[in-house]
Amino acid sequence: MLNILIDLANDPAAGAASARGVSYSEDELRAVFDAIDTDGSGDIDLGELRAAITQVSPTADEDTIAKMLTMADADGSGEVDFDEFKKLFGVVPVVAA
Ligand SMILES: [Ca+2]
Ligand SMILES: [Ca+2]
Repeated sequence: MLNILIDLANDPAAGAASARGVSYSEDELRAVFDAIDTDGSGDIDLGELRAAITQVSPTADEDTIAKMLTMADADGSGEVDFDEFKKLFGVVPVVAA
């Protein structure tokens, strides 16, 4: 599941996976989120993100990882909650027009 992160690590500027025509289900993202949130706090902090990214992309540097966290952390709390995580991957609820 962490391969979703490879997309992001390889192209952090793109951010939203949807921009590349890729979409993930909420269940998929939940599984990834839980895998990253190793202490089960409900938020991904920098250390957890770093551990996850370096697992799938050992060449990712600290700068990139910090950028990813900043990009995802919409409310500036220093951690990424699941809502922020979903937005990062461009998951937008499908709403009937
Ligand atoms: Ca956590
Ligand atoms: Ca946050």
